[in-house]
Amino acid sequence: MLTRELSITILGATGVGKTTLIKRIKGEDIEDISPTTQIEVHSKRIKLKSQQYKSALSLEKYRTYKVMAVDCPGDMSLWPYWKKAMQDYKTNGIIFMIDPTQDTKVQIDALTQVSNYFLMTLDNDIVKAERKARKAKAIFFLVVNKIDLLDFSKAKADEYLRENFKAAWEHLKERYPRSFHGWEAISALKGGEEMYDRIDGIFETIKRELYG
Ligand SMILES: Nc1nc2c(ncn2[C@@H]2O[C@H](COP(=O)(O)OP(=O)(O)O)[C@@H](O)[C@H]2O)c(=O)[nH]1
Ligand SMILES: [Mg+2]
Repeated sequence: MLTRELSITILGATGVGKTTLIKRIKGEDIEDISPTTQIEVHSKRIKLKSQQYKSALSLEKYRTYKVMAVDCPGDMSLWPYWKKAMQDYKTNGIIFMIDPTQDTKVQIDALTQVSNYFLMTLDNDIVKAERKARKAKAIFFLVVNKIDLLDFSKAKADEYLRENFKAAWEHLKERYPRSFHGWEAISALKGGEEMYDRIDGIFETIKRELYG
């Protein structure tokens, strides 16, 4: 098969930049984006940067990756949609987006809910679900967005994560020990080539987790 799918669900509080990231991936105008009020599914065929370097004899060089991105509303009253999104679209990975300039507590709660909702998709019985969680091979990506507001410093984003999200993140890792846990710092809005490379890197990682 020359086309492979990489599907992701993008979650996070309102205004963190989920829709902006999707528009960026799709190469669409990111000037005025209105708030997302329902689950939206976007799809785009992309080539990963690493494919350029493959030998002409390699099938990988000619593949297309079809990114399917599920965009969810961030408003707290609409968080139950997240569970629905995870249930309806069994995507390959969950990208949880964080805005370091917004209220932190709400965002920590949101991440905790992501963990809880995902658990509920595994089994209706909570004990069984916890057991399944220990074996689940999911992909959880924390993405700190708006690092243009942190002087484009990945170190600052790292510090911010450690100070605020450590407990929630550790809890997620303990609950889903066989899953992949990664993080990246980006600016969906600003920054040139390097930001594209980082976004590309997120998909590259997901691809590697899925297809080796
Ligand atoms: N400074 C800065 N602003 C951003 C960035 N990404 C998104 N925004 C702004 O944050 C606001 C909310 O973005 P949006 O994509 O609608 O957030 P969503 O609610 O998570 O979908 C918009 O005004 C965006 O222009 C970023 O990387 N840096
Ligand atoms: Mg949105």
